[in-house]
Amino acid sequence: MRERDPTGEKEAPLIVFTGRSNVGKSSVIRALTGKKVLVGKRPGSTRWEQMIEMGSITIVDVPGFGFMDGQSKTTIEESKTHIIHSLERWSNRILLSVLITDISQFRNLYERWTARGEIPIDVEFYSFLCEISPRVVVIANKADKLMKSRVQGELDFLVEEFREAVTEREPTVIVTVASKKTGVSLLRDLIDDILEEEGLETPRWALI
Ligand SMILES: Nc1nc2c(ncn2[C@@H]2O[C@H](COP(=O)(O)OP(=O)(O)OP(=O)(O)O)[C@@H](O)[C@H]2O)c(=O)[nH]1
Ligand SMILES: [Mg+2]
Repeated sequence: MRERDPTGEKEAPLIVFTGRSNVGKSSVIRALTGKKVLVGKRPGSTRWEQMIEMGSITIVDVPGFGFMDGQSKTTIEESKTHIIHSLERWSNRILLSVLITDISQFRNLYERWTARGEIPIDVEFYSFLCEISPRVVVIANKADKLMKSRVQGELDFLVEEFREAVTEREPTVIVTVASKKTGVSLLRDLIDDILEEEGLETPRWALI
C-alpha cells in the first residue's frame, strides 16, 4: 500500500507537465488522457495547477512560465517562483517530469537569451527538473510549424544544448504535434514502461 499523508489523502505519484506558456502542455495532456483540460490560443491559459487523477498516478498540468498575455513582469516572475516552489514541494512524489518545448521556436529563443548573457529559460528549467526528478522527458512540440527538412537539425540543436547543460544524463526527446495528436503515443508508451518498472497499474489513456 502507498503511504498516506496525515490528512488521510492518498499520495499518488505524480507526472508533471511543465514548459513555457503556450507551447502546448494542455494539448499534450488532452491528447494523452482524453480529459478536457483547458487549451488556449493565448499564453497563460492555465493559471493554476490542474491535478488530473488517472488511477495509480496523478498528472499535473503546471501553468506555463515566461510570458503571459496581459500580465505584468512582476506577476510573471511571481508565477515562476510559485511554480518552482510547488515542484520542489512535490519532488519526492514525482515519477517523471515532462518538459514541453516549442521546437519551432527553440533555437530562436535560445539565441536571443544567450545574446543577452542569460541562460535560456528552457535550459534553466531542464536543469532544474533534472535536479528534482528521477526522470525527465523533453517533448519537441509544434513540429508542424517547421519545414520537414528542418526538423532533424532543430532537434539536434536542442539535444546538444540540453546535453551540455546536464552532462550526467542523456536527454530523451519525443517529437509531437499535439494539436493533431501525432507522437503522443510514444510518450504514453514511455510512461507505461515507467509504471511497469514501478509496479503501478496503467491508467485508461485516450485512444491515440
Ligand atoms: N501548430 C500547432 N499548434 C499547437 C500544437 N500544440 C498545441 N498547439 C496550439 O497552441 C496553443 C496553446 O496550446 P495549449 O495546450 O493551451 O498550451 P499551454 O502550454 O497549455 O499554454 P498555457 O497554459 O497558456 O501555458 C493552442 O492554440 C493549441 O491549439 C502543435 O503541435 N502545433
Ligand atoms: Mg495550459
